[in-house]
Amino acid sequence: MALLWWRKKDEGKPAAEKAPAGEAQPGTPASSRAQAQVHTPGTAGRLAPPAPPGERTSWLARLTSGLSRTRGRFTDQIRSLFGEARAFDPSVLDDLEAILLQADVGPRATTDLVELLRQRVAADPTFTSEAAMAALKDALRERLSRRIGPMNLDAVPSIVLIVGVNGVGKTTTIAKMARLFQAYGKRILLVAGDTFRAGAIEQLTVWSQRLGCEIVKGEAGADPSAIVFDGINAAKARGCDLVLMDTAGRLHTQSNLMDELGKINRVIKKAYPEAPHETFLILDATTGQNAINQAKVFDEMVPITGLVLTKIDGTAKGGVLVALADYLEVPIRFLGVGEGIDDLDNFRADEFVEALFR
Ligand SMILES: Nc1nc2c(ncn2[C@@H]2O[C@H](COP(=O)(O)OP(=O)(O)OP(=O)(O)O)[C@@H](O)[C@H]2O)c(=O)[nH]1
Ligand SMILES: [Mg+2]
Repeated sequence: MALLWWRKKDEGKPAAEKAPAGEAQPGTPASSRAQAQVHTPGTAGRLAPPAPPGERTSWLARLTSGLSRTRGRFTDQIRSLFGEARAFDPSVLDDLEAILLQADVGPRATTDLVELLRQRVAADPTFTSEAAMAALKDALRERLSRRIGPMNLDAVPSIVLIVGVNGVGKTTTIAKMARLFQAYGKRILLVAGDTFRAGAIEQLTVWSQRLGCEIVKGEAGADPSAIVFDGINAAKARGCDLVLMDTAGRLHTQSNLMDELGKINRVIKKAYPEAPHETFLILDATTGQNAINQAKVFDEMVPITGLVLTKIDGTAKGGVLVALADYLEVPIRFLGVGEGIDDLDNFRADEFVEALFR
C-alpha cells in the first residue's frame, strides 16, 4: 500500500540487487572526510527486520486507533446529530458548523461543507441523514486529496530535509520513515544535523543502531551545514538511496535559527544542486491551527514540499488536516499515530476518512 512509487521501480528486481542496509557497496569511492564521519552500526540492539510492504497490514488498525479521540469528539457527535436513516433535518446545520469548527476543520471548509448540505437538502426533499453523512465523507475525501501526487524521490541518492519547531517529533519521524523505506530494500543514511540540542546526536545514533543504518554526525555545537555537506558526499560515495537529515527544533519566531536553516539549504544545494528533493515540515497535530502559521514562516526560509502530521493519537482535533489541506499549497505526506517505530505511514485521504468514520 505504502510508497507506491518505489514499489513500482522495484517490481521484478531480484532481492540480491537491493542494497542491504549497513553494508558497504563494493568498489565505491569514499572521500576521506566523509568516511571519517560515517558510522556503520553493528548488529547489537537491532530491531527485527521490518515486515515486507505487502504484509504490513496493521496500519489501518493503528490509524483507526490513533484517530479514536477525534472520532469521539467529531464523528460520534455528527452521527448523533444527524440521527439514523430518517429525513435530514436542516436545522442541525448550525450545530454541525460548531462541531466542525471545534474539530479545527477551519472556517473555509466548515462554510463549504455546511453550505453543501444546505443545498443538497433544499434540492431534494427526500434527502436522508445517511445521504448527508455520505456527502460529508465524499467532500472531506475530495478536499484532503487535492494536492497528493508522487513524491520526488526517484533520484539516487534522494535527500529529504526534515524541519520543524521543537519537540514536534522530527527525530522520531526520521526513524519511522527510515523503517518504512527499509521495508522496500532501500539503503538509508541518517544525518545528525541537530548539533544544537544536548543529546540530539546521541538520540539519532541510537536510532541508527536499532535500525541498522548508517549515520553521518559531527561534534555537538558544530556547524550543521558542514554535517549535511558531508552527509551528501557520503551518501553519493556509498551508494545510499535515501538520506534523511535531522535538524534542530526551532521556533518560527527565532530569526537566527531560521537563518541557519536557510544556510543549511544553500549548502545542500552547493553539494547537490537538485537537492533537497523533499523538505518535510513536521507538525504536531495537537498544535491546531497554529500549524498553518508555522508552515508559512518555515516556507519562507526553506521551500516546504510536504507535511508530516505527528501525534494524531494525542488530539481530538484531527480535523486540522482539512484546514491544512485548505490553506497550504503542499501535500500532507505522512501521518504519525504513536511513539512506536511502526506508527507512521503515508497519508492517503480515502483511508484517513475511512478510519475517521469507522
Ligand atoms: N504520541 C505520539 N508521540 C510522538 C509521535 N511522534 C513523536 N512523538 C513523541 O514526541 C516526543 C518528541 O519527539 P522527537 O522526535 O524527539 O521530537 P523532535 O522534533 O526531534 O524534538 P527536538 O529535536 O527537541 O526539536 C517523543 O517523546 C516522541 O516519542 C506520535 O506520532 N505520537
Ligand atoms: Mg530532534
